[in-house]
Amino acid sequence: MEHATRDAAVLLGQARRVVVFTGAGMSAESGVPTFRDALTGLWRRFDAQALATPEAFHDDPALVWGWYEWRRSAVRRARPNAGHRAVAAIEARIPDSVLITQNVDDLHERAGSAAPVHLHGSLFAPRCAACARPAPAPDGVAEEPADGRRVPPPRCGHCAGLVRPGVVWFGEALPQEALAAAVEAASACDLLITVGTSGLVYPAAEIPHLAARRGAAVIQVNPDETPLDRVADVNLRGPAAQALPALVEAAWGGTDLRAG
Ligand code: BJW
Ligand code: ZN
Repeated sequence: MEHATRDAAVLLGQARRVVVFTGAGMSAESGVPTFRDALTGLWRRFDAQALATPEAFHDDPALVWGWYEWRRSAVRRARPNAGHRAVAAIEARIPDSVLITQNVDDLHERAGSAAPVHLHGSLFAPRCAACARPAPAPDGVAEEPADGRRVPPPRCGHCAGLVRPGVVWFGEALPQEALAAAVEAASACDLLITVGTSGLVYPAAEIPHLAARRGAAVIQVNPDETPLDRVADVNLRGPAAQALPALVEAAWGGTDLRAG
């Protein structure tokens, strides 16, 4: 076993209050591209950072809705990976744990995590852009639109405003309750495990720094270097679907999280 995994397992074995903080790399091995790798195929010539804005939706609602429909379809076809299951196993083992995710997919829930704190909203909770009332998520897999991209968004049943994805775009405030829950959990934990995030997008990226400032140990799981390297006590340089099950097994033995 690698030294880093052993060191991390000691921290996890001693921890009483754990925060797991996840980003797009968590779902990469489920076949969901990371935010910065998201634009493949038909979407290659677009810029994710420009599409994930209120301005882009205002200028071309069908383009932005089409992008999210395409991603929602991909997530529906995806399955949780062994990393998601390892996170659920940590929660089952340590009742005082809180899962904070930046991801807009539902793979943590489908792996058995009861109540992830979604800092950036969800692909499955559209709402009216005008009156903010929740709108039904279109069911089924979106038909491939004629030009491969544009899908006009539905209209709100109350005010006929445009329905928008229930996610947090650049320049928008994070959901107050979720941010407050995340800040509280990060302030009170004794261990934070950050998984698969570039640590570039604020205020979410502040969460591991906050935990470290309050005295928590920090473990990072990421195949690449990130700005969070310097707050991490242990860096597990590997993909989440391998490093997390290995960590859980090293801490407590037993469970085979790889199958399923
Ligand atoms: C693996 C792996 C494997 C790969 N295993 N790992 C302070 C400083 C500078 C700027 C700002 C600041 N404060 C605010 C800002 C502005 C802005 C911001 O942060 N900009 C930066 C880009 C500079 N922030 C905002 O605008 C936020 N709002 C705000 O501040 O509002 C202020 C306000 C207050 C009051 C009223 C009004 C306004 C909002 C940010 C919202 C972010 N939303 C998005 C889109 C969501 C919907 C969608 O998905 O389309 O959230 S952006 C995108 O980034 C998405 C992600 O959740 C988020 C984080 O990305 P993540 O998860 O880290 O993914 P990647 O792709 O970046 O990285 C993947 C990582 O995985 C990599 O490290 C890989 O190595 C790794 N990996 N395979 C493990 N197998
Ligand atoms: Zn409305």
